[in-house]
Amino acid sequence: MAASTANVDEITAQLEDCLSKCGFEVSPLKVGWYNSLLPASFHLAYPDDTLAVVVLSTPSMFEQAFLPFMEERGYQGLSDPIDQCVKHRVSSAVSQCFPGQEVDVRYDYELLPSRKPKFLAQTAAHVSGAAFYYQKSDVIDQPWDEKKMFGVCVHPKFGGWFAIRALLVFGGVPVGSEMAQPVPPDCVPSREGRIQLLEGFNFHWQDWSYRNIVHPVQTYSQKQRDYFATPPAQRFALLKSWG
Ligand code: GSH
Repeated sequence: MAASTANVDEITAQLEDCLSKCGFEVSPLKVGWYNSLLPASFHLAYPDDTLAVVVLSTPSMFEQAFLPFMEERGYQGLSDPIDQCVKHRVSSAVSQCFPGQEVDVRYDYELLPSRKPKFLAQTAAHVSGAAFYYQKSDVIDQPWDEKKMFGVCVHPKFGGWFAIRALLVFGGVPVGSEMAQPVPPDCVPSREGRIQLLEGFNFHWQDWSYRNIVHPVQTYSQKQRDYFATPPAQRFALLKSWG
């Protein structure tokens, strides 16, 4: 029997309850919405009506989850601390909310043996309605000829000040047809705005200006900006200097 959308709401609310206080946001989607936009080699091997949930980190993740995580560990040199923190919070939430249930948790930093990412984060965010994925093909009369332009997601509240961290796939949870596919807010509707966004992201991503393409309700704190602007090998020294 297909689960109703009420179950989707319940699953989403349970996750939100655990994760929102740590600065994460969750959005449900159907695997079929995701697979329909991608070539077969990127498909998730689940039926179309399978429930998945995409997890984003918002600006407050750094202060609400990451700094406490590092403090608990005495700012000791563990490798990939951001990834480890996300994994810790998300996997704890999944086992707390759904004990004994098999959930396929895929992180943005994980690769398959084929070296392909375990999921395409921007596509997942787009089909869930969480953030609009702007690509070269979204610009009419493209000014870039054959040049490769990477696409970028824009969140309606946080602009570019967020990151897509994980996809949870609920293998045993078929979703009823009443779950309607949301359209992500098109926060950069004009051709000029989209050109500015894609050029900012592709040519000057280090100045982070593309993140302010919409007026964000919250951005990364100065500490968080300093942290991400520091090369990973020097980040522990920075954390300790705040200590
Ligand atoms: N793998 C390292 C770690 O786990 O500490 C580096 C993590 C890292 O710097 N990730 C970047 C990030 O979270 C790329 S996803 N940036 C936040 C942003 O760009 O908004």
